[in-house]
Amino acid sequence: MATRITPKDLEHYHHEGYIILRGAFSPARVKSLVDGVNRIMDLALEGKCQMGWLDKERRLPARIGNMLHPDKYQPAFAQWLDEDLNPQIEALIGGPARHSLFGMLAGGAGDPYLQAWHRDIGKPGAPDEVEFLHHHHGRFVQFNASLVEDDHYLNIVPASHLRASTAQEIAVSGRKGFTRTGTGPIAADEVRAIEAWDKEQPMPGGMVVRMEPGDIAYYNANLWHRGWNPAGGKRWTMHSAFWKPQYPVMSHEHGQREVMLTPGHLDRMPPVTRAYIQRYLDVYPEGKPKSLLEI
Ligand SMILES: O=C(O)CCC(=O)C(=O)O
Repeated sequence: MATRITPKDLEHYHHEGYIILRGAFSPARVKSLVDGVNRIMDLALEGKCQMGWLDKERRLPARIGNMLHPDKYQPAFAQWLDEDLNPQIEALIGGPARHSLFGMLAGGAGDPYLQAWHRDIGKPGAPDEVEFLHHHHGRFVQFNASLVEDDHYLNIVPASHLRASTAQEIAVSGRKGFTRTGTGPIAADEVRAIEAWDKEQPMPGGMVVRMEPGDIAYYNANLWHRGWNPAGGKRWTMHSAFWKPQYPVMSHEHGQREVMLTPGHLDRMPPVTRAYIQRYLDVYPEGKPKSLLEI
């Protein structure tokens, strides 16, 4: 059985804005997820689904989104959500949750990935920043869970999720990021310049999240954070987000209704995953979706 969230974990999560559970999933579970990703690559190579590649010949995928959609769906993903993730997610957001995003961050082939430091929904420097951060805390949760060794690509500033941004944080975050998509020339000079900048003026309090297969980091995506893989090391990190069910589907997660309602798709899901998707469908807006900043 997967690791359960303890009251101490919960306290840490609320206070620090993140919690890392080590060895949370069995080797068999991790293998089933890796097999699932490999199956998606097989399907893509057979022309049965679309995905991006960092290097197709070497089977190095680019970031994969929408892994619960019919073309990429693998029973292993849903079994993981049903059996292992659900109790953890429910503990962290205090009750049932709904689907938002479900995918995998990927790196490899020496392709640099250097995100700028950011808060996902924050308004750094705004007069109502603190109020805004408190308004969102506990409504949603995000995770990174490694499937391959030596995952050290997520950087965070612990305990930055509920306080005003400092002038230094705002200055550091203003630096340009750089993410490769697997196409186009590698801007080596640009990468070197960004790395040099980063070493000269690091983010105060920045921490590298180190994980091995079976580990998971849950975090409030309003923590200052970034993905940082300048050398383009191999990375397969499951990356998903969930919301409390009463929050209507927003613009960044919109557009999944029709595909989720593909005949037979919901019927093949185990009950908990199906309920996560159903709760997403239940709060799907008929008109224009609101943005994260509007809810
Ligand atoms: O690469 C990561 O781990 C962070 C990803 C992230 O912050 C994002 O997609 O917004």
